[in-house]
Amino acid sequence: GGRVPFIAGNWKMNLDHLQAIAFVQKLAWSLKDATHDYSATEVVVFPPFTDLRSVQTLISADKLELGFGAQDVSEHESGAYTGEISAAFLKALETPYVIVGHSERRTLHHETDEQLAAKVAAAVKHGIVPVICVGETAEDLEKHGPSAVPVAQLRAALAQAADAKDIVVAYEPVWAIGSGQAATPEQAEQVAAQLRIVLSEVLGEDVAQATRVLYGGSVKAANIAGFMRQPNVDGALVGGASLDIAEFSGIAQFL
Ligand code: G2H
Repeated sequence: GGRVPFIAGNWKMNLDHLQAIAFVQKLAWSLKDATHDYSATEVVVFPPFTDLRSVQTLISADKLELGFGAQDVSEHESGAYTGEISAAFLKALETPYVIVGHSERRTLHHETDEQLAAKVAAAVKHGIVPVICVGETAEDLEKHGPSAVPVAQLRAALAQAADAKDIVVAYEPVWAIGSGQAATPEQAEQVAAQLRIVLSEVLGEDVAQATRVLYGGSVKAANIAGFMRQPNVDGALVGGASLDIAEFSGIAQFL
């Protein structure tokens, strides 16, 4: 209770910086036109790195009721890391949030739990809120049951950040991502409750109670309400459906 709902749109590798400006403008209009009261909901977009400057400028110049974040960050402070983007660079763009540990990074880019822990630490050090993604594969689910793998991933992610006060956690079962087959609200709640226990053990009860735990994986306007009714689910990380303005603003209304 008392946590501000968090609706996040992970654009993945879609929309260049010109498309991003048009999209964010239209999204802001769509949210403004809606009858839903957004004053108590955070709606945050996660564009590619090359869009961040345009999106940041547009949101601040037009005072849009939208947040933004990056999709990844380097675990290193600076130096000879060709192609990487540091937490300091994101901070210089006043980036409030960064996704870390998305399953596509873990699978396609072989990111380890150790790298994730270093990324979380880098974000926290620079005052950027990490959106820490955890989730099990279908094989993990079969072998270890519903929450063992996400719980272990969250513990590992927090290994260098025991002093973190402001984080977001996203539970994204890999079998539900981009598959059209979302978890049930009950499945999401069961894991979210276990993740909150980990937060309490590692970061303390106050931080655990204040932390938004999101569900992600094939969220749509048609299935968001069931997730939002769960006591431990505080929002959604949306991929495919975040690229459709009507669909995404429908999700942000979640009623
Ligand atoms: C999971 C999710 C957003 P989708 O990757 O992070 O994507 O909503 O397309 O399943």
